[in-house]
Amino acid sequence: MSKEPSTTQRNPIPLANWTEEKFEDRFSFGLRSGELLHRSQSEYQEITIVNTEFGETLLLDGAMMTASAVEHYYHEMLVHPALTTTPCIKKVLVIGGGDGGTVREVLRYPEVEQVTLVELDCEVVFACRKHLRSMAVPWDDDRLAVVYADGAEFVRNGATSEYDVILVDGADPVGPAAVLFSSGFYADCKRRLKPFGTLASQTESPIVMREDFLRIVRTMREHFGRALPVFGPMPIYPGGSWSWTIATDREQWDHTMDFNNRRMVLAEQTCKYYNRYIHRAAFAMPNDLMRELG
Ligand code: SPD
Repeated sequence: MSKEPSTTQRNPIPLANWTEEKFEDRFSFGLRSGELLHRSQSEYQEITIVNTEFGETLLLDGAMMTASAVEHYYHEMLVHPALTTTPCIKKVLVIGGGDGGTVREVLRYPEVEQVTLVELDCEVVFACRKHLRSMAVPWDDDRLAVVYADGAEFVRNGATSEYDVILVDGADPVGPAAVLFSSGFYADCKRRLKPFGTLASQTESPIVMREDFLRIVRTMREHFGRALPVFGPMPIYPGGSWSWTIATDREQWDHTMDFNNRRMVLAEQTCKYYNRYIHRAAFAMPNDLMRELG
């Protein structure tokens, strides 16, 4: 009987064809990759878009931001737990998120009348519009306005009680994005939100960025009656397990059960990941984090 060749010896992959993120000199994560679609240096950062195992993949200064085959895990969990539970969702502000995945999810709801996307770097939007086509972002939707500005300044300077929902889709809390996780920024968001409004932000990995995650949730709680993390997978981010946190002053809100059923049905018809079961389960907190956060 002939012996099968060892599977590990088949098609060895040359290392040159890997796209790798080195995270804080502590971890690295790599994806087999193919064609380089875009590389430029903008005023703010190096922008790279490359084809990988997870489809078109965007990196900013070497950090993986989005990849077309898995971006739905992240964008659906940033948007839908907030939008299915906020009483009114007519006016939505998105800070960051120049790849467009977050606004795509927001625009699924016909009740949303106006979405303002505030992105610092216009070159990120231009590159993503050109190369991340499979993300199918409805950039030409009449309800969407794209503003190229500093998100923290935009929130600091506008009118009080203007937005129903603010979604913060920033990079990691280092360098220029650190301000988007600061106490002052959350105070400004609270002022810009209507009284029953919701702030939702990406809040890093509860495993490999545990201290940042805890600090961010505690900082949100300085300004909002409730700041509740939800958890889910995100295969291209450090640790593979991610968190988003929803903050509101609606004290009586049963966050696991009290969602708008009509919106939930719409989300279930269009999302790949999010549904009512994921919604309920995502609020479940592991014991070690519950001991820290209550
Ligand atoms: N570690 C990377 C965290 C990045 C979070 N935002 C990504 C933007 C996707 N729209």
